[in-house]
Formats: sequence, C-alpha cells, structure tokens
Amino acid sequence: MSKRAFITGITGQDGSYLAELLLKKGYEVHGLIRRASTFNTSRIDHLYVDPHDPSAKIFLHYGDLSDGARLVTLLAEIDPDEVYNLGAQSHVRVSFDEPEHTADTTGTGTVRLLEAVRLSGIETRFYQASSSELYGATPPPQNEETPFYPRSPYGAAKLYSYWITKNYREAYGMFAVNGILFNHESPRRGETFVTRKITRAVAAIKVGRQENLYMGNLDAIRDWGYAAEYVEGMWRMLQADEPDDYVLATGLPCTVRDFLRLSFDYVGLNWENHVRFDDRYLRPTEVDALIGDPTKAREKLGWKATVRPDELARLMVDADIEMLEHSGRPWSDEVSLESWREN
Ligand code: NAP
Ligand code: F7E
Repeated sequence: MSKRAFITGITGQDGSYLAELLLKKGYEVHGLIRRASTFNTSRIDHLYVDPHDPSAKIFLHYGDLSDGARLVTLLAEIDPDEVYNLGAQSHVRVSFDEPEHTADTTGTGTVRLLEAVRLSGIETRFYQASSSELYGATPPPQNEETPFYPRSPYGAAKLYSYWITKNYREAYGMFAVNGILFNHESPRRGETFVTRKITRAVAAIKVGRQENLYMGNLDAIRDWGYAAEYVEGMWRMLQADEPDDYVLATGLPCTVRDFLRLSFDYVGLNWENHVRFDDRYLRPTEVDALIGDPTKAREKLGWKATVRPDELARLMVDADIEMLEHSGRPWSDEVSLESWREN
C-alpha cells in the first residue's frame, strides 16, 4: 500500500514541488484546491492524470481553509498518513491591505485543519508551513531558539499557527511539526514576490519589451534558497522519529540590491539604468534582515541547501527568458495588468 498525503496549497509554488516529490516517492497525493472562475492549477497541470485512469495517483478536491466542516469531511474520507498545511495568503505586503483575511486563512485556517485532524479521528503526521517572518525585528542569525517578533499581519498570523501547532503536539500527542522556512524561490515563484518580479523584468528588458522596473526597499537582507530543495526538508521532518521544529535556510545573506545586480549582470545589463523607486512597494513595517542558521536540520535531518543566490538568480532569469520566448501569452496584457497586480 502506498502512503497517502494531503496537501493544502497544492496549487502554489511549494505545493507543486512537494506533490512532484511525493509522487516520485510513490505516494498517493490528494490536494485541496479553491474553486475559481478560471483555472488555477497551472503549476500542477503537468502532474495531473484523469482520475478515471487506473494509474492516477493525484487527486484534487475543492475546499478552502476557511471551511472547517469541509476539512473534517475530506480528512475522514482521504485518511492520509501525512498532512502538509501549505495553504495561506502568503504575501507580506498584501497582508497589510487584507489583515483580517490573512488572519483567517494564514492563522485560523491552521487550527481548522488541526481540529479536522482531531475530530475526524485519523492517525496522521502534520506539517505546518511556518516562516522566517516570525523573527521579524529580531536580528540575525536566527535559529530554532531565537525569539519571535513578527512585523506584519502575515507574520502575526503565522505566529499563531506556529504556537497552535506546538500546542496540538503537546495537548493531544499529535505528530505535528513546524518547518520554519526562510525565503525560497524558483521559476514557479508568484510573480509579485521580489525575486520573480526582478527576473521577469530582466527577461522582458533583455528582449526589449520593458524599459524600467519599479521597486521598493533595496536594502532588505534575505536568505534566498531554491524551493525544490526545501520541499525535501519538509518531507524529512515528517519522517523523523520524534516531532520537532526546524529551520530551513541557506545561511547566506543577500540584499535585494545584490539580487538585482546578479540578475541584470547575468544578461549583460546595468541594473542602475533600469530600476526606479516607487514608495508603494514599501511596507508600513519592514523586516530588515533574515539570515537563517540551518545547523539543526543538517545535523538531525541530513538536509542542506545547495543552490546559492547567484545560481538561483541565473536559473530564474533563464527560465523567464525561456518562458517569454516560448509562451503563447500576450505580453501586452501582462504589462497592463502589472500596475495593480504588483505588490
Ligand atoms: P504560494 O505560492 O502563495 O501558495 C499559496 C497556496 O495557498 C496556493 O495554493 C493558494 O491557492 C493556497 N491558498 C490561499 N488561500 C487559501 C485558502 N483560503 N484556502 C485554501 N488554500 C488557500 O505560497 P508558497 O510560496 O508556495 O508557500 C507555501 C507556504 O509556505 C505558505 O503557507 C507560505 O506562507 C509559507 N512560506 C513560504 C515561504 C517562501 O519563501 N515561499 C517561506 C516561508 C513560509 P490559490 O492557488 O488558489 O491561490
Ligand atoms: O519581499 C523587498 C521587500 O515579497 C522580499 C513570502 O514568501 O518570504 C516571503 O516574504 C523583500 C522585502 O518576500 C519590492 O520590502 C523591495 O524586504 O519577495 P518578498 P517576503 O516579504 O520576504 C517569507 C519567508 C514568507 O513567509 C512569505 O510568505 O523585498 N522589496 N521592492 C520588494 N518586495 C516586493 N514583493 N516587491 C517589490 O517591488
């Protein structure tokens, strides 16, 4: 019998890589998707097999982290061995515009899912997608012992999720873990997160379809890794003998300005000729510096990030150039939507 996994957020960046990894490992994968008026499964379309096909190992179910009753029914039906809670309103800047919605999905959504595990009476292991945003204003380096000081409605919602996950572990003996992941990126990264915004713009400028790129705070320091490697760490946390919390990070600092330089240099352009400032990309409270210390994950899980920020920038620029040259999407529509999509 193959193991069964249930993933919330399967249509997101990490959900798509995790589904890929688990299918490769022989799992039957069940994913929660939100009903939308347009298709929202582009990141997992390549994995999808018609459920009527006897070889199908991936199954998608409509639902939402705001709908607790649905989560109970689904978990009782699927009876997964592992639950990965990756679903969230995950954009920090947007969380200042939609604090209540962010609290509901990114915070309360977690307790709904934990309650669904408890009420459905299933035996399962639970992964919570915690974040380096928990550290917020606490200076680096940050590890599992570092005090939290969130700086956004997103960070505050994730803080609740972190503690409620720990509480269900202690109160009900659940195998529930927090993966405290530092920023991780890829060609599948949402277009309004800073790395992808930069690499898409570099591609568009390089082929002459865009002139300028409008940005906010270039001084912020982040620890950027490659998402495909981080989902392996999530899985390893659920295979450990005991439930525990782990930081996943590269340990390498990089400013937004560094990432701009790395990406523009790669295609032979000078970033300073194209980048303009726009204060709408500033946040009311900023997280200045996140640099993780992943020693515990290395020692206890044998997990290590191998992709450095310069390699990450290059692979993302290459993918965006490739996408631009081969996609049938009308670029002009993308550009006109940009003004309100970007955050
Ligand atoms: P992402 O690309 O933004 O994906 C978020 C996923 O959550 C999408 O599948 C989205 O569905 C789903 N979702 C949003 N609201 C939902 C709701 N109310 N009910 C059910 N599903 C909902 O995020 P990611 O980068 O893959 O990150 C995965 C998780 O790790 C998130 O919880 C994020 O906060 C956390 N995290 C990310 C990073 C990072 O650097 N990437 C670092 C630390 C922690 P739609 O496709 O329908 O929108
Ligand atoms: O911003 C600065 C911005 O939006 C990174 C999420 O996955 O990682 C992510 O959160 C930095 C910030 O990611 C622009 O002010 C400058 O300092 O790519 P970001 P984030 O806020 O670090 C954590 C770990 C998560 O958990 C989150 O889910 O870049 N910045 N100019 C900009 N950021 C954006 N988005 N757009 C700009 O124009």
